[in-house]
Amino acid sequence: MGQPVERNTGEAAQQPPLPPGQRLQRGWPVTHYGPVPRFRPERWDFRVFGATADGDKHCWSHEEFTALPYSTVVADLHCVTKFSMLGAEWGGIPARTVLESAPPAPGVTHVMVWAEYGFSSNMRLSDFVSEGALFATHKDGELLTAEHGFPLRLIVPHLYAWKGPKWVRGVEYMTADRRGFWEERGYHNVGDPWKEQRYSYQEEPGEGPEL
Ligand SMILES: Nc1nc2c(c(=O)[nH]1)N[C@H]1C(S)=C(S)[C@@H](COP(=O)(O)O)O[C@H]1N2
Ligand SMILES: [Mo]
Repeated sequence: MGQPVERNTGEAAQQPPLPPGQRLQRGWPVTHYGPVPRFRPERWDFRVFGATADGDKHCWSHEEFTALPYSTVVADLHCVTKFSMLGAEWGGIPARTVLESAPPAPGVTHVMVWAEYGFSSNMRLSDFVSEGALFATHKDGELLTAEHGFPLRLIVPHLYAWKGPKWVRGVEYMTADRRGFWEERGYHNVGDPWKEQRYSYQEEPGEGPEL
């Protein structure tokens, strides 16, 4: 006779694991640099530019962009200041859809995601095309609020949250890497929370452009 199978009924066992150094946040704080932009639908557009396959800029109005096929992804949000919010259901337009609608030129290796007021974040093309990357309009079935990025924010579940601009307005295709807003200001160029890539001084050769 073997031992009875032990069941994991403890609360701790049911909680999904957090990346190293993170702690669980109850509620949803607001974290960003600068003011919250006002949404003006008639002035809003979403642009894909830089090294596109056809050499043209691609542009969507708010109506056009939000008419793209909608899907959802459940993802955690890990802020580099060490809080994590788990299990949100984000709804919106997959980054892959944007990529398919406006294909990059063959030499594209990285993207810069641009938001209001010149906020930007760079990532590898492979991060941008990853399964969970989504331009979110909704969280848990409700439209995003202004302070959380309405009308659109990027979610990249496997990277720190600063890699997901709120109030996003476009994507630049790049044939070489370049640092975005926080990546120029001391944060890690790649930003994988599971590897605890918080700061640029931790970068290994090849993980980012010269500082
Ligand atoms: N445009 C913009 N997007 C941003 C930021 C910012 O400063 N500007 N901060 C990022 C950081 S550091 C975090 S932790 C998340 C916070 O999202 P939340 O305020 O919805 O929790 O937004 C990210 N997106
Ligand atoms: Mo953050």
